[in-house]
Amino acid sequence: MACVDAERLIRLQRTLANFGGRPDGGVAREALTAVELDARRWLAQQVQGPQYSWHIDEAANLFLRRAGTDNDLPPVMTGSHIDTQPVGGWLDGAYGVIAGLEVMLALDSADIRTRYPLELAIWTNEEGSRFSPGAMGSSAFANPELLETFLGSSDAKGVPFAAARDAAVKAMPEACPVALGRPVSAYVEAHIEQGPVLEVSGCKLGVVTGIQGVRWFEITITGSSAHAGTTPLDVRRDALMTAARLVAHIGDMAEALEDPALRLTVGRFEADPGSINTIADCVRFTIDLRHPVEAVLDSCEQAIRSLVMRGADACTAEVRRLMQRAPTEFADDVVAIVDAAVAASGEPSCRLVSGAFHDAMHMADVCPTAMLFVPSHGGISHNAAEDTDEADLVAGTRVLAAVLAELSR
Ligand code: HGY
Ligand code: MN
Ligand code: MN
Repeated sequence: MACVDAERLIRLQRTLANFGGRPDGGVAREALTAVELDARRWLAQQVQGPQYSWHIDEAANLFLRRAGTDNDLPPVMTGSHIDTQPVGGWLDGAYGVIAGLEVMLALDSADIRTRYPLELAIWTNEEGSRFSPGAMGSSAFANPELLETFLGSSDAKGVPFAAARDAAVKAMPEACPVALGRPVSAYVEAHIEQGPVLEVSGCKLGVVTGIQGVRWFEITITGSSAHAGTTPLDVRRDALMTAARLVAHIGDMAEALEDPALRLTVGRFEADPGSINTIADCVRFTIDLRHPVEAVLDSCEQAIRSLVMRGADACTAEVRRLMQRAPTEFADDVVAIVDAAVAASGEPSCRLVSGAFHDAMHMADVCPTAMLFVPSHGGISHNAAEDTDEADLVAGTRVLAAVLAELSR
C-alpha cells in the first residue's frame, strides 16, 4: 500500500496557493490567467520519470498520466481544478489536484505500478467566474460537441475563451494533444465540502452520493439614459430602479417558498453608464439557482421569467440561461468503494449530497464517478478565509489513495 507523505502533501498544497496568493490568505487565480498557467507549469515540474506523460485537450484540460502495467485499459482518473474565484480560497479545487498528485508520488515512493493507468485531471474553468458556464472543461470533455460554443464565450474584458485556450496549450509544450471525450474507467474527485455539514455533524470525511442541480441566468434590463437633474420621475425608463425592484421581488419569491433546500443568489449586478448623474440605461445581473429536485428548478425558473417579464415597467427585459445542469447521482459501486475506504480509515464520516457543483457532475455522464469530501472551517468557501485542518487534508488523501488503488487493481 502506498503511504501518503503528509509533509509533502501540505508543502505542495501551500506552494500551489502562492500562485495568485493574496495578503489576506486568499487566492486570485482565475481560469487560464497567467498565474494559472504558471501554476500548471509548476505542477509539471513536480513529477519525473518515464512512467509519466502530460496531455492536453482542445478545452485546455490538462492530464498527468502515470502508466500502469496494462496501458490498453482506459485510465482511472482523479483530479479537480486549480482555477479560483476572483477572491477564492487556497483549497477549492486545488485540494483535489494536489491530493491526486500526492497519491501518484506515494506510489512512486513505494515503487508500485497499478494495473490500470492513472490520470490526474486539471480541468479548465471550473469556477465559471471568468468564462461561462462553470465546469466548462469537464463539460467539453463529456460533450465534445459543446466545445464550439464554449470557444466563442468571452470574459468581461472581451478575451475569447479560444484565445485563452491557445495560450494555455502553448504554455505546456511538453503536453501531447489528446482527444476530448476519451474512455475513462472511473473518476473519483477529492474536494473540500465548502459547506457546514461535515463540521456541524463532527465528521472528518464525507462520502458524496451526488450533486444538486444548478442553473445560471443573466437578466438584462434596458431603459434610456437621461439627465438626473432634468428628467421627471414619471417619464423615466430607469433600468437600475427597475432591476433593483426585480431583484427584491425575486428574493421575496424565493423566501416565500420556505424551502430550506433552495439556493438563489444574485452575485453580479452591473449598471451602465455608471455615472452618478445619468439615469442608467442598461443593467445586467446574474442569478445562481440551485436545488436537489429538477421540478423545483423548473418552477423557480418559470417564476423568475414571469416576474422579470411582468415587472420590467417602462423598460425591456431579457432572460438568458448561461448554465443548466440537472441533479447528479453518483455510481453506487464507486460510492461503495469510497464508503469502504472511509470506514477503514476509522475517521467519523457521513454521506451527503454536494451543494457546490464539481467537474464530477459531468464525469458522471461518461464513467462511474464518485467524490470524497473533507470539512471546511465554518462551511466557508469562495472566500479568502476558506480553510481545512491539515490532518483532514491528509486523511482525505489517504482515503483517495486507497480508493484509486482499489479501482486501478
Ligand atoms: O459554484 C460552485 O458550486 C463551484 O464551487 N464552482
Ligand atoms: Mn471547486
Ligand atoms: Mn468553487
